Amino acid sequence: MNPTIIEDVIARKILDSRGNWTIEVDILTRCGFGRCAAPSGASKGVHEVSSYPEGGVEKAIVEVEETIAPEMIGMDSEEQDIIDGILREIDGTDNFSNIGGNTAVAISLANAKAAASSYGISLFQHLGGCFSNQLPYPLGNVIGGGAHSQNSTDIQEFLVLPTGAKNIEEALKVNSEVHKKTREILSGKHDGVIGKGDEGAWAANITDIEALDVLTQATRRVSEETGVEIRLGMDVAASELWDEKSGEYIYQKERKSRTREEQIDYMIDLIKQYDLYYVEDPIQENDYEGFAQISREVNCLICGDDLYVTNYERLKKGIKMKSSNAIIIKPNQCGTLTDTYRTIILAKSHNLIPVLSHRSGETVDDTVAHLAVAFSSPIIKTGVVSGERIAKLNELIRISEELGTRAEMAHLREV
Ligand code: 2PG
Ligand code: MG
Repeated sequence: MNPTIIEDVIARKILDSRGNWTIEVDILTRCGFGRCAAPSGASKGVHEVSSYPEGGVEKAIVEVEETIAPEMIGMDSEEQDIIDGILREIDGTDNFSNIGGNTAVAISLANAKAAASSYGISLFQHLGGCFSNQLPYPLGNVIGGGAHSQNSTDIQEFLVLPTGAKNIEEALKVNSEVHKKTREILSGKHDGVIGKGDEGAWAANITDIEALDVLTQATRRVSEETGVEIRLGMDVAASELWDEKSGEYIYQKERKSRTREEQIDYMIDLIKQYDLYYVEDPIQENDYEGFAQISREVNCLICGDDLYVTNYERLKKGIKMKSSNAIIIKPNQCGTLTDTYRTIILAKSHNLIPVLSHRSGETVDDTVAHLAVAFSSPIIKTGVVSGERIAKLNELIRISEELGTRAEMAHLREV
């Protein structure tokens, strides 16, 4: 009896962390079960696959019930590439506009989880094999604005990375201490009014520069208290600032606009001044050369998110143009686990660091934690606090426990 044969595929809608409907899929095999819910972005790249067909989540569920499930029942969940190929074939478009990338990703990942469960092993082990033993460093969002909260910074995310942490528990604790310390410092500033954005990062009436100063202070104090080195980063999400019409980057809070050249210089200055370890999307999503110019000038991880949208062909172009040395990996940007894997392999073979990432709209689904370990991603970007963020972080603790003495932290690039 083959334990991995698919017996049922069930789709439903559930709420995500922003209170929107998202799709969740269950896959039952003869001996196993896998469940996955799709996340959703607020600052989406224009080149991402489309999330849902016309008709939204409801239409996607009908597609699963009427077309996809009958096709998948009887197939072998272990044959991930074949299953993913079927999803592409049923959809029939380049951007999953018929069944939805979120539908595809929920099925694809639920399938991998069902296969793992059929063999009684964890997802990271099923995908990564017996030598998967490296835990990623958590890149945590501490202060946020942009498309993720109102009346806060222009830049979307101010991030921390506990580069000196010896194990995953220490790494997670250090990030949460920085988050707490940041609140203390922010409460004493201006009106002292602070809220939280979509990812649990603090939203405050401060400028980008103030945010970097506050974070510098907070990390310094936590470093002194814990002895752990912590570095800073940003997700500029520059496509959200870019105004195609005027050809400028509009910083509303700052009441300032920057030309392409000024934006490039500004990013280089901030990286040098704050000794940033990581900067994501410093330039808008179609400017491969702008990315390359920044990359040439700094010693920092320059990461493409909206630039690549986890897409193999876009990454190929970025590699050719030397646009960046890191790439954000979000499976729902491209639709299937097979596509995600191909992009990761391409990145690694050209020395680009894959950063496995959550989305701003999430559920308690913890699959991304397993993908980070399975594919030896040295960094995972998945917030610091809130239920849907700690779901992933706490899963890393469980994975570490399962690995026991074999567990080690991944190797970070020195920049
Ligand atoms: C990003 C993400 C997650 P969103 O820009 O990197 O932080 O945001 O999911 O809204 O695209
Ligand atoms: Mg981003």
